[in-house]
Amino acid sequence: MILVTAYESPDLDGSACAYAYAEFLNKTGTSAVAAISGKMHKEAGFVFDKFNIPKLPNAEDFVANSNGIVLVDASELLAISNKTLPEKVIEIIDHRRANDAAKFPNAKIQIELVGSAATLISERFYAKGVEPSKESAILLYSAIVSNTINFKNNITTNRDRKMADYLKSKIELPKNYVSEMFAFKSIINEPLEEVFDADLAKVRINGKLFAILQLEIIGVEEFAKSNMPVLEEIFGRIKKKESANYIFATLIDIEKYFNLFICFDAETKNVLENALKIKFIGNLSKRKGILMRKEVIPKLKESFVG
Ligand SMILES: [Mn+2]
Repeated sequence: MILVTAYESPDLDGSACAYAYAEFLNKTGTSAVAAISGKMHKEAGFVFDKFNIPKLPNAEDFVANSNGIVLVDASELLAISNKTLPEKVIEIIDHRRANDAAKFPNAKIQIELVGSAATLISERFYAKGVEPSKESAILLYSAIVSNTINFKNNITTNRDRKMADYLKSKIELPKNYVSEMFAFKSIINEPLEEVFDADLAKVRINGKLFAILQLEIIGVEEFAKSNMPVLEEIFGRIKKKESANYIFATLIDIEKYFNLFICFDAETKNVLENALKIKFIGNLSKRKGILMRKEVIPKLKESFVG
């Protein structure tokens, strides 16, 4: 039995890829199970719930008995569960430029810089003429839309558009489905620290640990305006807990297409201003157009000398 899993506490892309790739393997003669570590992101939960798709079980229940692990939408050591031993990973399908592919000695690796890992999984079905279930088609389609911010960000490619069209032809979605999905993930009822904790990216560059928080929501400026004091406290706590050297948040407005970077210390601001060619005014820096976190990280790696 092969375990297909994503990074810890996966987003919609990771969850969709795990679900659909396990299905692809089963349909092509390899026994596989999809499971996740941590808690699925809110947006993923929305899609699973809306279409009554059974939730993915806990990966830890399968790690010991699996004959191999496939990582989808994941290729960074710091992002995967510590139960996922790199030697056990037999395949990686991912789409991030900054990755640890070299640290998985037994893995067959496909890393291609498309907008969504779901595109790479969809292409497997498409190329082999394997019919995805309705559930897989919905999940993969939704993941492509989400990861590309409805085809508006710079990481979107024609391959993403082509696979989205292929999947869309197989399913019927409610009217305004995408707006509903984006609106749902923009309503934050949970304590903010939990939200950021669940989607924290940790990256080590020249020996220094960066903690990068991210939100993709409608109404970023309103959010920032009403939460700055709380955010400063949360940043302090997360920085301490993770022993991070640098911490900042990148907030993407998925309706107005800009980033708002939030940062409270002069050192991190300085690093960001150099790496991203931005300017902070107080603790905020607004940048037109969308810069995804997976685009920010390589820019930091290029410019940060420690
Ligand atoms: Mn992804």
